[in-house]
Amino acid sequence: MASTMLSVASASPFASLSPLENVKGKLKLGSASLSFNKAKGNPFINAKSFCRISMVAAVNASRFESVTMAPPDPILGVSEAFRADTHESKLNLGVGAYRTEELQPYVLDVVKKAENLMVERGENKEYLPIEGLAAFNKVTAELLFGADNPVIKQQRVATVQGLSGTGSLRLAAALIERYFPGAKVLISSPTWGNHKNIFNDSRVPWSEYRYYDPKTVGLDFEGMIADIKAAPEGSFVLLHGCAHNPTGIDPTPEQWEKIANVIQAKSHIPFFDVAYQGFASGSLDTDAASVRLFTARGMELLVAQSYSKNLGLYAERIGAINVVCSSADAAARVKSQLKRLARPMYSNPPIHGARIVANVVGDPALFNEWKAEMEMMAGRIKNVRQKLYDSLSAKDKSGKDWSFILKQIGMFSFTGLNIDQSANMTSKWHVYMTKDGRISLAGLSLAKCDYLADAIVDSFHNVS
Ligand code: KET
Repeated sequence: MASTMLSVASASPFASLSPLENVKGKLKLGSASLSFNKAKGNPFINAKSFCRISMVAAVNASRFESVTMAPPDPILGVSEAFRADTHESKLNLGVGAYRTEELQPYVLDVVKKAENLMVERGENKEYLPIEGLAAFNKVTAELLFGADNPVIKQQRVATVQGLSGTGSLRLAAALIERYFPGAKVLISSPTWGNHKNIFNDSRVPWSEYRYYDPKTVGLDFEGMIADIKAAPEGSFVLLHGCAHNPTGIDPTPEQWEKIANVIQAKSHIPFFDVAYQGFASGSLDTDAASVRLFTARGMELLVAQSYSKNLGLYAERIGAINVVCSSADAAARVKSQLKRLARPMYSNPPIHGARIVANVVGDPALFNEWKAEMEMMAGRIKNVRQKLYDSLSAKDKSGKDWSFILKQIGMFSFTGLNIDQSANMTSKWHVYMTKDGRISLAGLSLAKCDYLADAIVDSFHNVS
């Protein structure tokens, strides 16, 4: 595509060739140039400098010729494809975003109340400190660890507000890259797709530990333990605090204890990704149990938090990175370095979501309302999960056991559909989902379960 360049530098040898009339869509520039010509009194131009302004029709070659087209994002790209589909039965089960039974986005009532409070108080929009809003950082650590946890009392947690879960993970990755050069991060196989991007872009080496066993459609616990044991001492072990994405399969409390044993024995550093606190079970405390178990053992660890799902603050980009250290002194130093990493990346975080969280979690009445709304959301997903299982069992005459769907928790169901079967779901049934066979139950309604079951049964049995 031809492009034009307005050159105000030294007079171009091609100035007299300015083929403005040949450049489609650039007539405005042309007429501006003409009016400059006439308007001797234009304060921005004088006769001497006028001849120095020239239109240069650029050659076709772009300076960005070597930039190749990036593939669509495996998760967010699904929403783009969904928007382009005009079929009336289309269903977006790609991204993990909560919808109402009418399949509409949902803004929590407590969020609206917190926002009203902010308007009433006439709060300003000054920059936050690099580490974020103090009231947010306080409540977010308390929500995660429990307000009376010794790590908080002893000031051993470095908490920095991040750009939601992703940005918080990214900040932690930058810390690892800078202070643990060469250290490896172990990630589960499979995991949330963006984990690999985050560590790749941060130049942190990673490898996978076994997690999902397709044969049992459950946890490959022995494989997981063996791989964590086999990793070089002092590796970081990325763990999903609850509601493992994409499988929906979590270790039992007994298995968590054994995982902690191995991690401790190998002097590894646990690194939790907590994107679904309160959203998996409906209880904030139950969903934080894994993190608290490791913390109670006196281990140093990292936790990235997100409020995208549990408070429905997806686009506010609000979350935090917490680093539990063995001393208050170490925590202060770690925090100072997290700030140093954040400053050139994005300077300081946005305030709106931080105030919402601080208002909701910090106010006993709003906090209780939030818990009720979260239970409602988690409950709707559980109902849909049950209904999908019922529909599949009723429609699939092959005798296949679909009960694994009931054992999974959180927003997703890992259907076991392979890449071709998942493609059939989209091309034939207009059901949008990720290629790994994951569907977001948060984007499903009771009314659509039968249709989805038809699509799954067809794809499973008729596509190999
Ligand atoms: N961790 C996990 C495990 C996760 O599933 C997500 C988001 C995030 C972190 C980050 O969310 P944030 O909005 O940055 O706080 N997962 C959904 C959305 C996405 O892919 O960005 C998803 O899996 O659909």
